[in-house]
Amino acid sequence: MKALVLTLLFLLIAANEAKVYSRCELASRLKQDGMDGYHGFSLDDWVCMAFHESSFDTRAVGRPNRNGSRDYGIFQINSRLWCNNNQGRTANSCNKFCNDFIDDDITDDITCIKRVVRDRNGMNAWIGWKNKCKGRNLSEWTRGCNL
Ligand SMILES: [Ca+2]
Repeated sequence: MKALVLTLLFLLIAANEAKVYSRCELASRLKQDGMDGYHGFSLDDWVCMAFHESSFDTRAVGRPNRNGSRDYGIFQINSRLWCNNNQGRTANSCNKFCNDFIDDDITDDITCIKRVVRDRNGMNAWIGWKNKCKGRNLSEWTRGCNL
């Protein structure tokens, strides 16, 4: 009985533990979900963006932006435009709760960033990408990955 309780406790903790991706693991996952070349952006762009936005941490929540919104998860998806965090107005264009973007399943996060990048700003929506990735040689981001 004690072992069972401990096992259940462990599973509960494990289930709540968010995931930090490695560079190649994320590249592989993004490729699997069709992000290589999506809307004209390479896997390197996406991996570079995620690194500078969240350090690949699926549970990252940014500090409040100037307008009071926050950014959620590995791709730092914004609560004013794309998801609902029950704090103020949101366009909620991805039709999700922001908390859905800080769990360890990034399937819905990827679906949402496909919507984000189709918007008129493209990847400029991500300041981390704009400042640290845009226009640079990014080949190091998938170098050595088995893709
Ligand atoms: Ca998710």
